[in-house]
Amino acid sequence: MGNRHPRSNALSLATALVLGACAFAPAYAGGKANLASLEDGSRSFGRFVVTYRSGTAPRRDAAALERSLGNAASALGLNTLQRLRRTATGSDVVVSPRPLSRAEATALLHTIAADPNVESVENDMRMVPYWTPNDSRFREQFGFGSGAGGIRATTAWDLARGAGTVVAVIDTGIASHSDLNGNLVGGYDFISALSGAEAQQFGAFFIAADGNARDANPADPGDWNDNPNACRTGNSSWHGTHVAGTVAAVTNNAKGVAGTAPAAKVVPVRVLGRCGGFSSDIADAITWASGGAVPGVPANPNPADVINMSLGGSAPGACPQSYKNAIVGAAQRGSIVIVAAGNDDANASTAVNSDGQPVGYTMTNCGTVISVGATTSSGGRSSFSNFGPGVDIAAPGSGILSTVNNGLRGPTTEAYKAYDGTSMATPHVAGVAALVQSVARTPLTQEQMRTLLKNTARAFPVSPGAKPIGAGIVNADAAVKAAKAL
Ligand SMILES: [Ca+2]
Ligand SMILES: [Ca+2]
Ligand SMILES: [Ca+2]
Repeated sequence: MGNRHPRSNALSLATALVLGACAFAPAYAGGKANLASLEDGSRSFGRFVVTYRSGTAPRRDAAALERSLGNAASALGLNTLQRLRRTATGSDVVVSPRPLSRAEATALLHTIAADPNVESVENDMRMVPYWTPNDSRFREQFGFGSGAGGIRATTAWDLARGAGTVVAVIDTGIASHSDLNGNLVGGYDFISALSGAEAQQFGAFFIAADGNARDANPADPGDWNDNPNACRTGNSSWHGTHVAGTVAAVTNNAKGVAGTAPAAKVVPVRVLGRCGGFSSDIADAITWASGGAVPGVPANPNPADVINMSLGGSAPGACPQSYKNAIVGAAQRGSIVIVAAGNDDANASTAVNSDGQPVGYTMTNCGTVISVGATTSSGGRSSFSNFGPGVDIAAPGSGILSTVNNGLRGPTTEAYKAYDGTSMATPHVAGVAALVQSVARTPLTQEQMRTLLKNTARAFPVSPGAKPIGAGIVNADAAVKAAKAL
C-alpha cells in the first residue's frame, strides 16, 4: 500500500515543475492544490507544505508569508496558520491550529492555491514503513526481501501475516527454541515401534530414538547416527526445527530470525528419526495433520491449512499408494500439501529407478502436491535442486538462516544456522500459502492455490535453462494481493 505514496509524490512534483515552467499560466487552483496528497490514510489533517513561486513576496519575506497564510486561515474560520519551517528546497511547512477534516483540508488546499503567488500546496503526507521486523538477524534472511532472490514477504506483511492459519510441519519433530516455541501448537509423534526382527537388528527404538513408539510428544530427541550398517552416519540435524522456523519463527521480537508467515501457528508432526522414517507412518501423519482419523491416535485439534513436507525418497522411486491416498484425503479436507522437489540435481518427474523405469522422485511424483525447487540469493537454480515438469514453483533454498539446536546428539542449547536444500525452499512456499489462506474470503483448494502461486510467481532473474524449476520464484506480495482480489 505504501507503494502508491512515492508515485503520487513524483506526480505532484512533475505538476509543480510544469506549473513553474509556465510562469504566465493563469491561476489554476485545481492544479496547484494537490488533493491526491490527502490520500495517505490519515483521518485528520494538520500539516501542509506550501511552495511559493520563486521571487514572490511570501517567498522572500516572512511578513508577506504571514499575511498570505492569515488570509487563507481567516477564509476558513481558523485563527491562524503557523509556519513551522522552510524546507531545503524552499517550501514552507505550515500547521493548522486544530485537526481538520478531509473536507476542511480540501477547502484549505483550494484556498491557499487561489493565491497567485502559490506554486503548489499539499498535505504533508505521512509515509509508513514497509513493515520490516526488528529481529536481530533479519538482514541475513535474503529470502524474505525484495532482492533478486527474495520472495517479497516484507511488502506482503503489510497486508497479511498468516493470522488464524495452521501449518503442519511433518518432519523430525521440534527442539525447544525461544524464537519458535510461541508459535507452536499441539503436535504428535508418528514414529511407530519396530518389529521384533527389526528391533533385533538395530535396537527396539532405533528410528524413534525417544524410547517409545507413537506418542503425543513431538520433541526431537536428535537424529544422529553412528551405525554405518544402518545408514549414513552423522550428527543430529534439527531439520524440523529449521523448517518450522522458516514457516513461523517468532517475528518482530528483536531477536534472531523472522518467519514467512509470522502470525501462523505450526503443528510439529514427527515422522523422521534416526535414518529417516517409514512411508506408512508419514501417510498416517498426513491424514492426521489434515484432520482425518488415524486409529489409536486422538484427533488433531488444529487441522492444517497447509502441510509442509520437506522430505522425500533418497533415490528415484514410484510414489507409494499410501501417500497418494493420504494426499487425496488431505486435499479433500482442505489442506494444501506442499513438498520439496529433492536435492539430487535430477529430474523429479522422470529420473529412472534401479530397474531403469522413469519413476521420478517421491513426493513430487505423488500427483496433486505442490512441488518446490530451490534458488540461490541471486535467484538462480540451486545446483542441487531437482527439476523437471513436476516442479511447480521455486523459493530460496541456499544459505537459509533459521532456528536449530547446538546438540550433536541430543538437544543442548538453541542456535541459528544456515542450511541448504529444497527442504529450506518448501517452508517459504508453505508460509506464503498460509498468508494467502489468511486473507482469502473462501479458502483456496489445492488446485486453486497451485494456480495462484504459479500465476503470481516472479520470473527467474537467472534462467534455470534446461533444468526447469517451475513457474518462477514464489512472490508473497503478488500472491497475497491476488488472493485479496478473489
Ligand atoms: Ca515416540
Ligand atoms: Ca516422542
Ligand atoms: Ca525472531
